[in-house]
Amino acid sequence: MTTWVINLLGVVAIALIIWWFWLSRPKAQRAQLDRPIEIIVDDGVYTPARIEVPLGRPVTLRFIRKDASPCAEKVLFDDFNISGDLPVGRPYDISFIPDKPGEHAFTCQMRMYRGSLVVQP
Ligand SMILES: [Cu+2]
Repeated sequence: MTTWVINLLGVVAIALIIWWFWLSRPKAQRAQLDRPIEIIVDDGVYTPARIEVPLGRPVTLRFIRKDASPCAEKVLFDDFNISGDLPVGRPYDISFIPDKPGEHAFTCQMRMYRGSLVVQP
């Protein structure tokens, strides 16, 4: 009986982990083009973690890092060859023109912080 309960708890924990890392779809924040999009970096998550921007228009993403742990210090946009070193407690802007439609991940260097930039044609 006890083994059965422990097994069940294990399965639930695994399901939660899968949901958290792969299945959860945070609400998208739509870009206001004339001002920076603020992204808070804290507690292992980017807030917002899903950002929609139009294709081919300049955007500025303003990262505000509150998490002092080294895990949070870099942000990488692999698909755009962009990276940034985020200072703690001071806004850091990344400006660029998203020129590839689709969904592009942005992460910390260890890929624990995960966000998604949705570029809409
Ligand atoms: Cu990290």
